[in-house]
Amino acid sequence: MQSGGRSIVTTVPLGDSPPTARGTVRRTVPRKPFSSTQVLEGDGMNTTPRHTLLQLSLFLILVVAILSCKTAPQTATLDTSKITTLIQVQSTGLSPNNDGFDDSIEFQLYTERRQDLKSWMVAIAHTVIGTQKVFSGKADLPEFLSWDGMARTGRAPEGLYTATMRLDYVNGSRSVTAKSAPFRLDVTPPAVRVSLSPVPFSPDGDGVDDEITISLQTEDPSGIESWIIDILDPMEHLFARFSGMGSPAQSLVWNGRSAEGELVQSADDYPLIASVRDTLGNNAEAKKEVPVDVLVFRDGDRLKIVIASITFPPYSADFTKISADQSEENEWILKRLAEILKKFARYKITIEGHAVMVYWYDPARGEEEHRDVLLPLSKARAEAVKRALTGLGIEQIRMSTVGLGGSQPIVPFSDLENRWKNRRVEFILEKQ
Ligand SMILES: [Ca+2]
Ligand SMILES: [Ca+2]
Repeated sequence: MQSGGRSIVTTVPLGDSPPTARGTVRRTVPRKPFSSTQVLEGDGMNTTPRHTLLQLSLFLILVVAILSCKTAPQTATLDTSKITTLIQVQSTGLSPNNDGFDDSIEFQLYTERRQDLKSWMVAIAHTVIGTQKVFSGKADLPEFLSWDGMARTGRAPEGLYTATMRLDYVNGSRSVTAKSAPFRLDVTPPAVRVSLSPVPFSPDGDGVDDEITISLQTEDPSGIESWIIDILDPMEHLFARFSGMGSPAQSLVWNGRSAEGELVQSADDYPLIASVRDTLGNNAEAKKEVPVDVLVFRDGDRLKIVIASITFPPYSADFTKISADQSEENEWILKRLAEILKKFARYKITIEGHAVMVYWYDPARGEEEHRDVLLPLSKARAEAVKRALTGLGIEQIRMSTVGLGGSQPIVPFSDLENRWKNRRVEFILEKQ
């Protein structure tokens, strides 16, 4: 304690408030309801009654101050309305099906004020059904929280969700809450439907059905991330591919050619697979066959039809020794072929049989194979086709046959993946 001038400066151990500036006796109590400032003034005279009064005052202040230190925490409140809090969802949703894509969802939790935090809680609620999962803890609010889509009784239902964070503070007059943006739980693949028109299509450049329209309809509440349409050749090798991000255009038009410019084979089916993925990694597939008509190519005055899809048993021209499915397929092709040949009634038809050489790597043996096996075999097959067409109403007199064996391959016999295209029947149409 120090005296001098007009004021007395005093320090009183009062909570954690530091002594104030000299010149006045200033008691600042930071907490309500003792936040008033009291100033005591004197004239510096040391008279007894005044001195006693001053001592008494100081004593009272001391008592009040000590009491205030003890009682203040029980009545003081934290103004929680001014605390900024945030729960931020880190993606658009989750698909908890253990496929490695979006199987859980993360939230970032934030509060401006970490001190005085008593407890926290995050409730994840389906917008229709209600709360499915609750996370909670004490003072230590995690920065991130991950939900695997599980509720108490198994996987939570699909649908739209929000997460609500609630924070309770020591001395908080009320709790603080924050709500996330909506997000979706979705484990259902997109609905996919493919339709084709015209069927069959006929890309032979005559202006009739030369292109096919492929319509891909998709639907998914999470939105479509990407799509792929693969068209395979009859041996199931990739022939053509279309793909894109987002929802596909309603339809696309295909001219029947591969990326390398190769045209589809006449009278054959090309498997089509449409794969569609939603934004949460759920995949769906739809399959369809792209049937190709008997194609007729004009070459000057001549017309040419090439068919590699008539099935014969190995080393045989006997149609009857194949499966029921193959027989049915052959029947369709031959019927369609007869229909077309009838349209060109004034043309004579040369039916050429072509075969696949197996010993292509050994010229001497290949030559022997061609002469002794493939020539008679391809001739016999051309004859079998002629008989079938006769049965379907084509006049026998218009048709002649020839066996060409392995003499005119379309692709090298060494191309094992594609050499099947050499096993074919060609129809050369010339005006009579
Ligand atoms: Ca998933
Ligand atoms: Ca979905």
